[in-house]
Amino acid sequence: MQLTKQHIADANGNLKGHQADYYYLSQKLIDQGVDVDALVQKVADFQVAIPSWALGAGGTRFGRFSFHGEPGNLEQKIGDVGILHALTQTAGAVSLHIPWDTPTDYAAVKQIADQNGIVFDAINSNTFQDQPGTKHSYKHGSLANSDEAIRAQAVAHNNEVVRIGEKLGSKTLTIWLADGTSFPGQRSFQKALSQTEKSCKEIYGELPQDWSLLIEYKPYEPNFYSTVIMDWGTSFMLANACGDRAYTLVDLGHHLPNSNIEQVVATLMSKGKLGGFHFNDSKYGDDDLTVGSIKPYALFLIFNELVYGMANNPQNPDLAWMIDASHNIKDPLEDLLQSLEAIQEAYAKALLIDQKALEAAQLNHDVVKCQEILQGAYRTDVRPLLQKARLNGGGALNPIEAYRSLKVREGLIGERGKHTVATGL
Ligand code: PSV
Ligand code: MN
Ligand code: MN
Repeated sequence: MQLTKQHIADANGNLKGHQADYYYLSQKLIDQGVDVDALVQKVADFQVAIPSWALGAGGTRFGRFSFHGEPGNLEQKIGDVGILHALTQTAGAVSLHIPWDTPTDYAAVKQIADQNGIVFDAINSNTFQDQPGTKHSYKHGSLANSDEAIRAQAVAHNNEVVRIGEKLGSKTLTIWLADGTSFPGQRSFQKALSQTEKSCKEIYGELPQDWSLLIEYKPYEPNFYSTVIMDWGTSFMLANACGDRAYTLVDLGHHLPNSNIEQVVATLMSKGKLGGFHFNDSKYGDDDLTVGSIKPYALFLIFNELVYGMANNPQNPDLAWMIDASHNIKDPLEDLLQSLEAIQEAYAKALLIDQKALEAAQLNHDVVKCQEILQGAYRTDVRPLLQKARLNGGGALNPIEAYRSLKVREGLIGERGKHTVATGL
């Protein structure tokens, strides 16, 4: 099912209400000295990769309730990302997970991606599951394993993922390791870390010159006592040990409760080492909930640091933006539409922060004014700006309403059938 601009224009219907809202807001912002056209363009330029594994209903370890019409192969997954992109104009990339998404026909996969305006962003390896046909098990670790042959197999898998990514035009490898321990004393922390460093360096050494490596961290799960790459500091250390094109990746769900993620972002960007981002939201742990559904103000504060870093840290590379979510009870595509909107909303609000006024207030130690500036931006309803950015690109005024009125899920069920299972978490 491919959505055309005409489908979407029909679903949009009358734009008068939007035009009035946009006019009112833009006049207010212009009076405050905001370059509204530039801001709308920045929002329109912000592209977020959709993870291939988030297009089906992943469920939880207690059960999985299908959403029907889920994509059964890579081509269909890219088709789903195309639907999201057509509606939002902000999901122009996909992030694949190998071996779940290993293409069988590269030309066909690339053609579908082209037709949908989708590029291949960071590609992910998987050494947290044993795959059919592999000699060794990752039960006791992969890149950190004490057994050299197992580490070599995990390194070879990462090299293979890069070769697959090269054929698709990807330029980034993301490593997330499940390696760790569930019980005290199970493994030497120091040996596990140094073996991980050695493995990462081997992978980095095989990367093509125009590729970068992103190293994700996570404090626990699936191991519950320790994780080898437990926090941003460990990831940062490993990235430094690898070299200039290795960076830390921040996944919002991979922090202990109440961590100050915006400070982590600021610290990494100041050192030029923040390479990628996984958006989601959480109440307790790595819940992988809809972006902005639990802590939208925290997301805004994180975007404040991202916007500051993008403007002031030329030493930091362009970031690989991605959603990393899982769906239990919502239609995955509707959930992703909500996440995309939440990301753009937080970004647009952060762009509204008057950085000069904030700096002046900071230098004056005017704590109240600092808070007023941040919260003034946060409390602005920026949705007409997001609508404008979407409409300029031929997207939907309201993506979820359009998705429903165009009966997209019903169309997908018609094409793919009811009893479908997508691969992924
Ligand atoms: C692990 O929790 C994680 O967030 C990593 O980003 C993985 O790449 C992703 O899930 C799916 O495997
Ligand atoms: Mn992640
Ligand atoms: Mn995660």
